[in-house]
Amino acid sequence: MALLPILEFPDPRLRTRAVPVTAERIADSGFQTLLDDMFQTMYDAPGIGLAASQVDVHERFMVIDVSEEKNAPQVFINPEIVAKAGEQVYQEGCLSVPGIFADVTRADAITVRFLGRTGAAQELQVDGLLAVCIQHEMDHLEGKLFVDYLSPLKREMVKKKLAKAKRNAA
Ligand code: K1U
Ligand code: ZN
Repeated sequence: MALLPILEFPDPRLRTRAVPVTAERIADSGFQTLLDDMFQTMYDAPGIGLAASQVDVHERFMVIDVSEEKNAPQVFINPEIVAKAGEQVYQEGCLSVPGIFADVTRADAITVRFLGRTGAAQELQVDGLLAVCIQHEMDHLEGKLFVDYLSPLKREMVKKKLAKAKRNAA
């Protein structure tokens, strides 16, 4: 397994809209290795989710594990939200926007249709943190970041803060 580099805001590649994953791709052993590498990268970060877009793979899938024990890995391929209800506000973070946290309002409960790791069709009704995380990762697949929900002024401040952190790290 391998740790993959994670793209960071404002890298323009994070703005790419991902394309659907084909059945042939799911059957490919390289795709299954990529999923393992994404889980390892997510756990190492540490994070609770990782979209393929964040590792410069512009296909519609993501890995998630919101369990405390980090023993409940979930793969979502070609996810679609088919129902939404209510609202919740959660202070989100993002591995592509390190060190920044902000309140984002999203649906409280969602029904998501997707293919699992082996390509089997599934449908789940979820709420709470898992619902937040799925919506956050699906935004990545559209080229959207949680900082896009902030005002332009706050987004500019985030950009400057990250640029300064990068300069200081160099
Ligand atoms: O997509 C990502 O960048 C991953 C992101 C997912 C996410 C977090 C919070 C709300 C919505 C989506 C993260 O995992 S950021 C790190 C994080 O939240 C976390 C890390 C360790 C333990 C618990 C949470
Ligand atoms: Zn993110």
